[in-house]
Amino acid sequence: MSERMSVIQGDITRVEVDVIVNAANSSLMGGGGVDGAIHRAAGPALLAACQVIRQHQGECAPGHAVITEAGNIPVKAVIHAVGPVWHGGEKNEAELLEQTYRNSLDLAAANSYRTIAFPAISTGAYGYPKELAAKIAVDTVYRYIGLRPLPEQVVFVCFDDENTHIYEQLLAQL
Ligand code: AR6
Repeated sequence: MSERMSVIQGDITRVEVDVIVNAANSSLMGGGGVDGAIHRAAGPALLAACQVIRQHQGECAPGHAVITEAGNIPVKAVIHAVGPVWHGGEKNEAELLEQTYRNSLDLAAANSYRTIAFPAISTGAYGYPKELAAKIAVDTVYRYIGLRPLPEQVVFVCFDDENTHIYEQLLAQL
């Protein structure tokens, strides 16, 4: 198990890290699931910050991520990452999910953030099979931090028992 990676079960808006990742959609205008929870906890400043990015850059394609302030959430920033919708596995979903994690880690490192928390991107409304998504998340983060000093700590925040169990198993095998 890498000492720089851990899993906890709970609500990502309550985790003490420098930056949390949101499982956003391409509109960046909020939604349900973890996106809804983050926008509720952050308050209207988060949506306003997303709207500014939207006006400048347009939509955020799957695999990509943007960074904003965190409003009322006591972290330094929120990274809005757009994972792929699961279409059965033949639509480049694995590569896109890997890219989603890599681009989020790049944004954290570029801003000198030391600690980052990820939800299980794409495993809710977007339907990505949890086991497959977790393997990509863990492998991608493991390879990334193995080559770089930042981020120092990566926390996988699982909401449901199934994801928590899957992540615990995968981290134990590293
Ligand atoms: N903290 C941590 N994880 C959470 C929380 C929370 N507060 N709430 C839910 N999860 P989803 P997606 C878990 O659907 O599949 C949104 O409407 C949840 O159990 O939030 O990437 C967006 O606007 C699941 O394991 O994101 C997009 O339209 C994981 O977060 C779309 O859903 C991801 O589930 C994105 O779908």
